Amino acid sequence: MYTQALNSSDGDDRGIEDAGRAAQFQARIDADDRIEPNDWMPAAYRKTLTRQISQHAHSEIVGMLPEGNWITRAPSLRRKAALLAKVQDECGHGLYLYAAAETLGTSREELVDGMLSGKAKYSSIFNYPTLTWADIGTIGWLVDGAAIMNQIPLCRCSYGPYARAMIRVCKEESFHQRQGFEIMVTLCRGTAEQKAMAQNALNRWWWPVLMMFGPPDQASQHSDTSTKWKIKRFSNDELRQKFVDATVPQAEFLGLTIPDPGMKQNANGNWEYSAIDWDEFKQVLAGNGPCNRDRLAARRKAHDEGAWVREAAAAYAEKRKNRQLAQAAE
Ligand code: FAQ
Repeated sequence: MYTQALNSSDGDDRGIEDAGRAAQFQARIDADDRIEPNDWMPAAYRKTLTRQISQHAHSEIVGMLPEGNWITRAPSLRRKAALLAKVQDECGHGLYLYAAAETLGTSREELVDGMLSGKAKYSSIFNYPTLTWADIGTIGWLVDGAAIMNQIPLCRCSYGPYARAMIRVCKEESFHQRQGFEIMVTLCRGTAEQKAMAQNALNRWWWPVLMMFGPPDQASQHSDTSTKWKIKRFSNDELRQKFVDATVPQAEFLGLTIPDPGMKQNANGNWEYSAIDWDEFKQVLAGNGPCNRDRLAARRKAHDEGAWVREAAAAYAEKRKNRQLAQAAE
């Protein structure tokens, strides 16, 4: 729907690549100008942003599933209300992000089809199961914590609609992180069994959370161009390190042990972590993680069951348009 408000690329020269325009575009980026939907942009900039923003949107939508599983089993009304609000927020983030991606000229239907057909990626982290209530605390603490670390710099991304969407998303993620940490504090101050449950959840989520930041810098195929275009302000490894350094004292506060016996603090104060199992990451990206098939099946079912809503909305929009046309003609 947002694409309707944009200039059409038919008959204009937005698609034509030339060195002069590319140099002007890069000069705008270097001057920290914001690029807006109707501005000229290189096709590769449009493509990489459509890829990243839509993957981000898919992650928010698929990310509702692991936590959604626990809404009916939340241990109190207060926890249930907070979890409901959080999962609803993730849905809202997905919708702002699809709207931002649409401003680049791809329709929402195409974007969603990319995810449902398995062509487009979503974050690896949402292919892991939520086995206990402590997983809900751990997701808020670590997954939202990692998301904030990655997304705060995106508030300064060169593409205006994405950067603006990120401001609100980050504010909400910050509430999510706190609700997760508060669950962890409660469990860690509870019975020995509750604390063991918290430790077990940390043990299972720690390494997959580190993988959320993407492959190591030398294997990151998009980093160079995304950095040149100020989509990325920090590399995957830089953000991963910032996250580890911020999280170690939080684990200490909780009295939990990070499941990495080889971890040590270096002279600069940074926590050096052991080697990440990148084969596991590749397997998850290839569709072979513990929950990949379930997640896609759940999304496809929801999409099919929602067809009548889309049809009703389209019929209503058509009726409204015809009524407005008739009124204008009177
Ligand atoms: N999972 O060259 P790079 C959240 C892919 S939102 C799956 O380094 P790039 C909120 C990458 O796409 C979480 N795929 O790529 C929440 C590329 O493949 P492609 C999502 C991954 O783009 C909390 C290939 O590997 N956040 O958690 C992953 O420069 C709780 C090579 O990688 C965002 O999307 C991965 N972890 O850097 C919701 C943030 N990592 O596309 C519910 C925005 C890499 O060529 C509950 N995105 N790949 O087929 C970004 O910042 C970047 O896209 C990175 C990857 C940093 C994720």
